[in-house]
Amino acid sequence: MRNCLALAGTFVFGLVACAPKDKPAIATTDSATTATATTATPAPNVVTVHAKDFAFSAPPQIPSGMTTFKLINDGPALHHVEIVRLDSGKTVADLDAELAKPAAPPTWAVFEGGPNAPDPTKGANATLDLQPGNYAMICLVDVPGGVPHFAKGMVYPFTVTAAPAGATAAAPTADMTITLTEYAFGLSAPLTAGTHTFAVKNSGTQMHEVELVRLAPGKTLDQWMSWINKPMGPPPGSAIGGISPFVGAPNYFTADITPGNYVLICFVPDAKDGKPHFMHGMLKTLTVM
Ligand SMILES: [Cu+2]
Repeated sequence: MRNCLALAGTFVFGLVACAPKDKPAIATTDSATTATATTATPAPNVVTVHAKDFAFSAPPQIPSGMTTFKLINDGPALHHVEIVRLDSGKTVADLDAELAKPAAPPTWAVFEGGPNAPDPTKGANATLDLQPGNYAMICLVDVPGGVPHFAKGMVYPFTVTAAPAGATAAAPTADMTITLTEYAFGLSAPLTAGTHTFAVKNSGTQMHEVELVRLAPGKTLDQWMSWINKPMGPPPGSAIGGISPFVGAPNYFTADITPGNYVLICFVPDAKDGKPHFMHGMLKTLTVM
């Protein structure tokens, strides 16, 4: 589903940030928080990201710590957010140059995850721990048309600044764990209907992702994959979200699961042969009663 092509350019947009109801808002700059002196652990900072064809709108500065990215896909294509940490003083220009090469990313570009793709007009979320530094959010999705969206401008630089002391939020409490390995998804319990918070852990040696797809009744994954490449007629499935490709620390996401047939899928190209991991068996079908 992915390959690497020359980059078209980099665009910068304004900021949108919000916080959940009843939780103290944390500013996207280094101003003090509104939290009062209590012993309660603060909730993760919430950062809203809008994606459209082909640009991100997000805050240029985010405080460090546990952060929930809420992606709104304004469409019309599928989009996700891949959070890339740029180490060793590297910049988005350096990342652009590397993304144009058909090779694995360099070690200074650390893929940390982020919300995977929801359907157009829908949302997805991911919570991860951000260290101070330089970052980019990029979109690796290449449907329809086969050109990855980062090559069409979906590269957005942002900075993570050190959060004020005492502002550290704990990781979300997950009721399920999804473990990623070569080449499988392990679930800590059978998937059931309801709202779940998933901890997603990569125990493999390669980068992996989880994209959660809900199939329409009687439809197959093949039909959905054909449709996202060439959308015609009613969709044979819905992209729910999940976690974009990552290595290292876990990501968390929350999703509402309704009865039906689901597929967990990893599109990451294999380090050895370049084939997407689902072709190595990294897909799992589930029926939720
Ligand atoms: Cu994988």
